[in-house]
Amino acid sequence: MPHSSFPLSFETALGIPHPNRPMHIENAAKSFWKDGYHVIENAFDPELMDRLHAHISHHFSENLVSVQTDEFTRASKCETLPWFPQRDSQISDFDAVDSDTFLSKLTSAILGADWNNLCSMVMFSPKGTQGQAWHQDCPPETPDRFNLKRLIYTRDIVPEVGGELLLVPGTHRNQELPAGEPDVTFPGQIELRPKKGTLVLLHGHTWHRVLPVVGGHRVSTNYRAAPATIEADVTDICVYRNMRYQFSTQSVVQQR
Ligand SMILES: O=C(O)CCC(=O)C(=O)O
Ligand SMILES: [Fe+2]
Repeated sequence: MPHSSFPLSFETALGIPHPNRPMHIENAAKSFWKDGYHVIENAFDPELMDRLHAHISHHFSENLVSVQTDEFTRASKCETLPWFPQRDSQISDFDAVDSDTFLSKLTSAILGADWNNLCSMVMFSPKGTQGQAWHQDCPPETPDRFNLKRLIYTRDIVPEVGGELLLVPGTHRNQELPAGEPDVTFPGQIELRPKKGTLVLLHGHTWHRVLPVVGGHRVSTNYRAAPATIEADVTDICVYRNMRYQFSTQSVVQQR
């Protein structure tokens, strides 16, 4: 069932006036730690989303090349193209999300005051690609070693396009994704269809998956973050149901 949450707008980098909402920040952080994710609709201004989406469309119209090996795509069933606009381009519009005070306060409420900002990553999935198989972004053995995904969506995720985000609430609590077939239905899994301007906070140990992209392309942008003590390459090894894969060496480090 698509998730629907209490719409919560907040002050954006565009300067739309808004009262500070410490109660909402506290409740959102509590909900995140209970379920391993939290959704806030209407988190970002539609005009900002349009500007970011135009940059993303322009970039990928000129750069449709996969950086992953075929072995990875075959074994992980993951087909998505990354772009790091804040690192690799001169475009300053992406900084607006980083300078949003509500997002910073919310991140501090979840991670503690000294969290690391790991620079944003756009993920682009062309029509006809498989999405992403069930995975955890990093190994769950050490509960405190995790990444925080702060995902924003510059276009609605709709069934006609595909790319719905599936996740299993509560699985961020030190549970390894069980080995097996990549595409299964888990008891308790939920389906999110984030809209333009929605923020999805997702714990890196929470089991999650992206459904195939069937019509048009799909875009999400992850303003990556992690607790202060955690190394920047925390997501180098990803846990899939059939393997653990290391991105830096482009190799399968464990068959499962
Ligand atoms: O694009 C999404 O909705 C989630 C992608 C994902 O699995 C991730 O960022 O780790
Ligand atoms: Fe992921």
